[in-house]
Amino acid sequence: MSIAGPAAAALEALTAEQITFLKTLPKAELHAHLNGSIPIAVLQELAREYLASAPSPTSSKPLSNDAIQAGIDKLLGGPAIDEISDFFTLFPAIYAVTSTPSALARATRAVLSSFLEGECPQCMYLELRTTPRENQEMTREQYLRVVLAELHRYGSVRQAGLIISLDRRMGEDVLRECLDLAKMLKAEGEPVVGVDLCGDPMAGDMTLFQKYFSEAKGAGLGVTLHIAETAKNPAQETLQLLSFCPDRLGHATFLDEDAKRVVAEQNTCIEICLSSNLLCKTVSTLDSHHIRHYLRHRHPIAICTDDVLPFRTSLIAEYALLLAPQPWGLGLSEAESATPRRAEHTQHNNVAAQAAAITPQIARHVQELY
Ligand code: 6MZ
Repeated sequence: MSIAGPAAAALEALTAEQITFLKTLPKAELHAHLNGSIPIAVLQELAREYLASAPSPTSSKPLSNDAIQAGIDKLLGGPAIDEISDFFTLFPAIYAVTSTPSALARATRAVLSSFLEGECPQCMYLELRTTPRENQEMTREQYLRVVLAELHRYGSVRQAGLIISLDRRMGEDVLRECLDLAKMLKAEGEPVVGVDLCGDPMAGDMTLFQKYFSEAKGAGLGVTLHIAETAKNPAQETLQLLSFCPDRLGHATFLDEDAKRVVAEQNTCIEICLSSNLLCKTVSTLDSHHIRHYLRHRHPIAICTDDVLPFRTSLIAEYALLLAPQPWGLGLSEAESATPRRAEHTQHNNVAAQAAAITPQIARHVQELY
């Protein structure tokens, strides 16, 4: 996809040697939302077909053609997000054009291909996450089976797993259904590696979610939680989410000292999404990004894209934000990029292990480059 955003500037600021290094570095993508990662050309194609199609006798179109056109135009216009709540308004148009099994399959195939295929794949290991949706065309189970069928096409060549996202706006009946599906599909041997908490960071009562995440852990599923993504998330809620003993955390931007202590003690891997945080304006500059804290403390991190579509990025471009000199990137110094502690791991789907396996390599190469 075309890149235009902070990541694009960082890529441009790299030397040819650094770009070669990043291309050949084995990378894992651990935090990518399916519907936020559709290549723009594929989304446009799906939108054109949606606009040209007539409503079927059994189902009406989820959004009017005008609303779709406006939504796609907004996405094409590039990242113009005033605050994080704006970001979530981008999804109704995307959801409408991926609302049939065939459109969802095409979108999934394109996302997997953009991460895993080609001469220079973005990553060697991908955990794609998605929120099961139900509509007139498919049940949540069918939704997940469509996505998994596409994952199977890649399973033997490269590793790809699925994380089932639980949206903060879900009620208990939907949470129950999603969790039962996650457990059932895992028991069937499907590559369902975990469950996630996502969605508008200000929505929902996290007390409701506790039992579902604890049940997920009991069933051997990994748990990753979007946490403290905005300054408005109460400290109490953050501690409550940490009490779920997550394996990984998404963003973890606004942790207070108590929360930082718990995260350090539990050695929980942090999924870092630099462009996402800059463009959603939860972090004002790269220099003030919390990645600095984790690098300083040699804490396990994973560099991730979040949503390449609205954030105009790629996995390589997110790594470029680490290596590029300031002000385009973090311009990591040797001290800051010193080898982090390796997280102990036994399973391939232990996320911290994936992250920790990668960061030392960056550190070594950064030392060679500077
Ligand atoms: C919280 C996010 C997110 O699940 O339909 N999502 N939730 N914070 C973020 N960072 C800015 N980025 C994406 O993918 C889209 C859904 O992922 C969640 C939102 O709930 C969004 O609707 P799926 O494949």
